[in-house]
Amino acid sequence: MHRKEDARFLRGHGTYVDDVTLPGMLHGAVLRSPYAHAKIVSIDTSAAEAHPKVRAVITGETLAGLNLAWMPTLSGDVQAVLATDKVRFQGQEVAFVVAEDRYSARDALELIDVDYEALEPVVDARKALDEDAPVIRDDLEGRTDNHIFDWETGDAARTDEVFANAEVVTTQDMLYPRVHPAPLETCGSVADMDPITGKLTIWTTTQAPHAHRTLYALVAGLPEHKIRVISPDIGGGFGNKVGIYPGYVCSVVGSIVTGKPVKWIEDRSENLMSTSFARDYHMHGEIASTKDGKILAIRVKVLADHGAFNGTAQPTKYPAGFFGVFTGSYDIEAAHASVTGVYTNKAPGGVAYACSFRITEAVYLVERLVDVLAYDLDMDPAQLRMKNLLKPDQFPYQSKTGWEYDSGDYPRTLRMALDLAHYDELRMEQAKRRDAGELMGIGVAFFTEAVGAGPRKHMDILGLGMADGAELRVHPTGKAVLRLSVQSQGQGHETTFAQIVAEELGISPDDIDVVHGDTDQTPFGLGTYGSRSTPVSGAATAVVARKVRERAKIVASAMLEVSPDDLEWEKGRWFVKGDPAAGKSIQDIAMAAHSSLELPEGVEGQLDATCVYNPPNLTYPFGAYVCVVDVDAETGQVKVRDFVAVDDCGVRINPMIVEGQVHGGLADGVGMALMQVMAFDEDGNHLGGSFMDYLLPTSMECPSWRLGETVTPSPHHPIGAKGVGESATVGSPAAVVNAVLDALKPYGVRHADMPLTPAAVWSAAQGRPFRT
Ligand code: MCN
Ligand code: CUM
Repeated sequence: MHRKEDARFLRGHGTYVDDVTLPGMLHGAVLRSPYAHAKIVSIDTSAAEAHPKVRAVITGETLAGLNLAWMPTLSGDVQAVLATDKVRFQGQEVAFVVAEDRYSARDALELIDVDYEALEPVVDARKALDEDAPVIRDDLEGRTDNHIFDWETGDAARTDEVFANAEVVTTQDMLYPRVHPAPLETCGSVADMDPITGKLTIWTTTQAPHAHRTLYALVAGLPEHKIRVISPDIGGGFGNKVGIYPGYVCSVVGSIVTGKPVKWIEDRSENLMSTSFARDYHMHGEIASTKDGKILAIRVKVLADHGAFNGTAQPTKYPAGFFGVFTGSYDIEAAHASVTGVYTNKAPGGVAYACSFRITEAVYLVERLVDVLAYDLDMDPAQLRMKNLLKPDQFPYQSKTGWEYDSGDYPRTLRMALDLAHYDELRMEQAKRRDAGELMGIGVAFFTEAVGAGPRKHMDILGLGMADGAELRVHPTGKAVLRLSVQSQGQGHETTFAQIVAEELGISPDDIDVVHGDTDQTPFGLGTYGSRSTPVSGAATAVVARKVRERAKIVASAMLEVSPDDLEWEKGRWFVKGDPAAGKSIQDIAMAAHSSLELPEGVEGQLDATCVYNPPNLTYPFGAYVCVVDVDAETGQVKVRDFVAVDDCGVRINPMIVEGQVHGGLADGVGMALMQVMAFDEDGNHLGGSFMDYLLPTSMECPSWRLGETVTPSPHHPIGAKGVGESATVGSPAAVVNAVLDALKPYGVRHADMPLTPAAVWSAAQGRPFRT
């Protein structure tokens, strides 16, 4: 089925935040810090205030008077809305100007005079814990260092024991660099505080409207029913739109102060410099095995750069997200990881970008380690994986770090990917090319994700349990409206969620409207990230549709004057067992449910139902990827020649949309592996503030993806579906990097960090003799 939303998106009729225009609306602009670390000595706003079109200039001092200078982050830290004491990263918000138009607001920024006293910045996370490192968070009481947290998982003693007795131990340091989700639409908001009703409406780029509303209520002290958060069409989120940014809060304050609606839309540089980055994990990995390649244990130490405020979005109990799944898809005896988080003078964030809560980092780590082990053992990396993959009869599988993988048939999926890629032929071709001095590489990666957070007894964000609501109303004529707590940023929810209801009730998807992204119109829930919409809200949708079906059964029994026990369901109608002609369609039943038909005692009319779904477990999608590259030895340029991706996300609701999700994620992977990085100079200046420097992949860098699929339903999900929105971003970087390093094998290069730009590839090969 084609996407219902395409009718408006492809014709340019979407409504994004920047399309919202209200009578009398004013425009805001943010003044940002040019320093990575500096004391604010004074701020003079008088010239800006004198600008004829300026209506208000807000500083940290203004906000402090309202008790709004600091706001809570999603990780229980606090973050400056507008700096009061010092600035802690380049691009940090210092002042907010509200003017009659966007140009005047921007012009007035230049009239604000800020006197800074530069401080030494902490740029390299590896130096953040040095004795003499400047303390970034001196706002926090009793703070004498830049340490945020230590977290560990697995069994350290048992892991050490396995390592001590292992025949082979291989270690590798690797960096998963800082990258940015960079959605096409930047972040923004339009805040409208109605001075008469006292109701605040905020149109904003958010993946989690209900969670945002609750946070605004807690921060601003406004009652929740006086806040309406509307997330209209979103032009890509990729995790960038999970958190609350200072600009959103400033637009609200701007509206309160001026009594007018205030729009704030960031530009590209602001988006890249100040909003949620992703990754930035310095990882030390060790893998133990037997001489013939049976993997025994994995041991990991991570240093996590969280920037100046700990704004990472993840369930409370998991400061390193779901990195705990770093044992990957393999049957091993023991595992242990420790993660240390530190502050640096960089923008906060830390989870965004199709990561499934740090599973991207975990998968990259284990898939690189397996390849490094294959290199050391001189084994074929695909065979090494095949030898160690979990077997179908091991599911449900209890991992060594406490996760329960719900279902899987890994060997079948890897075999399919290898067959589709013609793996054996590729290896023969590679041997021939090597003899001719050419660099060709074949990279394999296998991943398991844990998505659909999550069971309420284990998971919450800022104390809010991770369940989601769904509400289904069936109108008298048999058309329906489904109301959801999750929000689509391009994933096609209006189509796929209508399809779930259609499948359960036999109503055409065209007759089912999906409403989301408006807290006044939808039930509470924690929103869209970590590919949780299908695992959680998709389940809620199936359950609520089944409730409607059960209500319809009772109405049908009254209509047909038989006992409900004598009725049987076939898609779209209830009929009398043994008499298929005697039946009632769901549309007839809907009309009857609203009519004067006499219903059994205690049965209400209408068919509407609601549900709150608390998932019993996460879902564990998985996949096998094969990437083929050609590398130009003289320039270091990498060309991705072929890419085969076999994904298993359980039952597919809309195969076309699933493939689209996979295509997008594969492009992300090529981008991260070969070109994307947020770099900083030694003063903490951000070097990737535009798309001239921060490179996104285009169709030119991407091959024509070749996809395959296997279907292993989730046993605990009502329709057997697992999430897929981030699978390819999680699984593909390792495949690309493994391919490039496989190409460089004749030079004896074992590892090189992303992004593998031509310069990086060329340097890695320099000075090393080529050996076939
Ligand atoms: N789907 C399906 N069958 C399945 C699983 C999913 O048909 N077995 C469909 C779903 O119904 C949905 C889509 O595939 O329409 C993605 O579903 P799901 O895996 O549940 O992920 P979410 O809807 O929760 O989307 C979030 C996920 C995340 S966290 C990021 S980041 C990301 C991603 O989706 N951001 C995206 N994909 C994106 N795609 C677009 N176009 N834009 C983004 O910002
Ligand atoms: Cu981690 S990016 Mo998505 O989960 O919104």
